[in-house]
Amino acid sequence: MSKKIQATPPEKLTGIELTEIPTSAAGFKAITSVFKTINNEVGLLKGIGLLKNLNQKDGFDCPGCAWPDPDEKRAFLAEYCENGAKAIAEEASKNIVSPIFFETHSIQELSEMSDFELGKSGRITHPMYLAEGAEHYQKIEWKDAFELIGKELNALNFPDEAIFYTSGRTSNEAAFLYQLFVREFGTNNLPDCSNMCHESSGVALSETLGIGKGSVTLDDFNHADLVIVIGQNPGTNHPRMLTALHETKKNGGKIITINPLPEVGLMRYKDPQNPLKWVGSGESLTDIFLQVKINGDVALLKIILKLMKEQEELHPNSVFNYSFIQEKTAGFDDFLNDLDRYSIEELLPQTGISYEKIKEATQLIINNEKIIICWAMGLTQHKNAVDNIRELVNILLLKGSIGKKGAGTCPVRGHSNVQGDRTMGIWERPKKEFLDSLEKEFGFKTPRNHGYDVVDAIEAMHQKKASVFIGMGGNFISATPDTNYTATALQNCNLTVQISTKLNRSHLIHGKKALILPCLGRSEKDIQASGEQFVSVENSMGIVHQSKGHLEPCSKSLFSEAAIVAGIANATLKNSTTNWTNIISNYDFIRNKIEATIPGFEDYNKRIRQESGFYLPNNARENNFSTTKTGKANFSINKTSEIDLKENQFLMMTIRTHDQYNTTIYGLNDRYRGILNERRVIFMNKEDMKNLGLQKLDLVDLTSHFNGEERNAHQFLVIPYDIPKQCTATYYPETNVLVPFNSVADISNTPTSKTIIISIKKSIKCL
Ligand SMILES: Nc1nc2c(c(=O)[nH]1)N[C@H]1C(S)=C(S)[C@@H](COP(=O)(O)OP(=O)(O)OC[C@H]3O[C@@H](n4cnc5c(=O)[nH]c(N)nc54)[C@H](O)[C@@H]3O)O[C@H]1N2
Ligand SMILES: Nc1nc2c(c(=O)[nH]1)N[C@H]1C(S)=C(S)[C@@H](COP(=O)(O)OP(=O)(O)OC[C@H]3O[C@@H](n4cnc5c(=O)[nH]c(N)nc54)[C@H](O)[C@@H]3O)O[C@H]1N2
Ligand SMILES: [Mo]
Repeated sequence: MSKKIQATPPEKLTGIELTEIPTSAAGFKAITSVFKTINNEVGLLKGIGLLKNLNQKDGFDCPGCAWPDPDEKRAFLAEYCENGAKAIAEEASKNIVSPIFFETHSIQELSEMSDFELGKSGRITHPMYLAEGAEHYQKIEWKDAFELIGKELNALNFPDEAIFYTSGRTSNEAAFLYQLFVREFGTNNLPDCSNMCHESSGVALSETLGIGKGSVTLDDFNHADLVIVIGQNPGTNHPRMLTALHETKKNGGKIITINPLPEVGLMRYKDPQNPLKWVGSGESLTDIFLQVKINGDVALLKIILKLMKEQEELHPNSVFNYSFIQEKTAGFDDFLNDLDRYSIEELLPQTGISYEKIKEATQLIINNEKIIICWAMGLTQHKNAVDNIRELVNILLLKGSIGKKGAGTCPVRGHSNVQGDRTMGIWERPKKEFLDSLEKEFGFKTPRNHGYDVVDAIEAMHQKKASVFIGMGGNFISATPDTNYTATALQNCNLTVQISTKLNRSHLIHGKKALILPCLGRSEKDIQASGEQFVSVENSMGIVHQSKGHLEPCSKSLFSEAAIVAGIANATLKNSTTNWTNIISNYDFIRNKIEATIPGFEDYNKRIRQESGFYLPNNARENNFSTTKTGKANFSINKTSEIDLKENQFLMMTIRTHDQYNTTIYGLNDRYRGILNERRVIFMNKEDMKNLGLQKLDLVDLTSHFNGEERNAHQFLVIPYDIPKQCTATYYPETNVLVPFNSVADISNTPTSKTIIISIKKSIKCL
């Protein structure tokens, strides 16, 4: 009997080293880190060529994050950041995972590798097939792979028995084709990484402002009086955003940061592209830091709102923007009345912050007119995540701080084209108008019932209601919650297919049969029948622009994502209304179809050839809220956290290190938090450690508690850290095994990856 394949990363320690926490982010260290990574992974010459093209107007879009590029000036040495450079180095890796690699390593052996080791194995070069009961993947021809998929899909009783996942790197062109194929096949089962990411933002913003996207542009940061950064760590995850924050400061604006951790990147900053600024201690960014307890945000925001109301009552017309409120909003009176149900005394302990500090921050909000609020996963992955975001909107509405220069909402997106994929129809709950438009243009009947999102897809596979899984990018097993439960779900499938660039754990946790279909990366040339192609993407601020790779592909056997979709469609759909071979021969043909079905893409093929691309329409930016149910911007009534911790229980948030891209582990360091060469750590408050009798670097096991169920993860080193009491932090994906699949946010169904109730015990195993 073979050993059980491990779905979770191995519980092995790698040899921790602790260092001083740096006092500022970016600067020289970031530059040296770029060149070190590029040199190790790609080779210096090819690497510098790559950096030159990154985020330039005729180059390729950085796969690192969705932060926009400046419309006009683009910096010398390219618009890149340390972590963007790591992302492309990872893709342009010298190492390859060839058929021989799979011959040498069985699935069992590969599953014993860490995620870091798996990723570092390199780029996958050929389509690979794992036959039922086999222990090794073997090479398969593209044609045979497509036929196998077609056969399995057509053997299902209902199209809804197949699941089509998407990660957020897929280009507009490939995403449009993918959803088109899936809907012609007959299902809306299009879960995506967004379900685990900014779904809560999309839900809250659509309801309150009539658009699920943010309203600000990059230029707004030059004009803002105040930027609030809440639940986000841009120093690591969106480093180019620090430049925008720096601009706000230079123009006299202020910054409030709300986070359980004093993240270095938000505190002080050295411009990595200005060597004169590399010496010294850098420039300060945050003016007021509110060190909130995990999930204490609604309580904190309610205190701020109550203080605003109090000031307004004392000095009428000094705080609220009544003309905006009267003309543009609905629900103001109910919202104000609801605030009276809470007392500051009752709210304060939930925040962990002093009343004085909150008053100081409120005064900044009161005194300023143009406010931008930025947020990310620190707000979206809680039970009351939608409430978190709606409460932010309440602040902006009171101040009339939306739909004008220097003000508005800024949900900072993760994957570089996650927003574009949604625009292209990658969504399990498509709008009627979208489906009507597809039907009109393509002449097939679209499925009308909603499909599975990520959590529903896991359950459906677990209950054997779905048996084919296709992943367009991403790493489903490691990105999703409840690793062991999800592993069983995937293993229940007849066929799992992963369209990937690099090896990851989702290739090892598979259905009865499995396929790996290797695709071109962003930085590589894409040649189709009519010649070289480019693709397009949409960034976090709704700008659609080109992306064109210049490198020779790492293998001649790679297909583009669009060509893979066409191959699957040709092998699956009989009498399709689309000529799939023709449509991928020239991506202009795909863009023509996008233009014909999706609003905002008029003259797509012409405008995408403009240097900086084009902005999509955005009603909130234009101060028009007619797209909400009331036809106005809606105030909302929101819940504070309902979590009740028992004695010796803690809240755990799962966060990213400075050396990872989601489940891709670039390295084992978290430089900005003083951790080198280890990922199995738990950050704890010193007093909590004392109460549990724990010392620095003690080895502990973690148990999560949910609805009477327990889940376990072993071998974590305790790190005393500046974090509020009863709050802890660990790295994702190592602790995903502790996140219950059915612990989700209300309405958005996003896993609550930032609020896991855990207990901590000294490990019985020794170091
Ligand atoms: N280099 C790099 N870049 C990335 C990624 C990556 O992995 N690596 N991932 C990309 C993706 S897909 C995404 S979605 C983004 C993620 O970007 P972030 O959201 O910045 O990523 P996280 O590490 O999850 O950090 C969450 C932050 O929220 C704080 N936080 C946690 N809980 C709470 C809370 O209850 N309240 C408040 N106020 N704060 C809280 C944490 O302390 C942390 O600073 O980054 C994108 N960019
Ligand atoms: N506990 C916990 N869980 C989380 C989160 C958290 O904060 N805590 N964050 C959630 C969030 S915000 C997100 S977005 C998800 C991320 O979930 P995913 O998007 O599913 O995961 P990634 O790690 O980004 O996917 C990496 C894989 O994508 C493939 N890949 C890379 N580039 C390309 C490409 O160009 N094309 C194709 N086809 N494949 C490519 C590579 O094979 C690589 O191994 O994870 C979520 N899970
Ligand atoms: Mo994300």
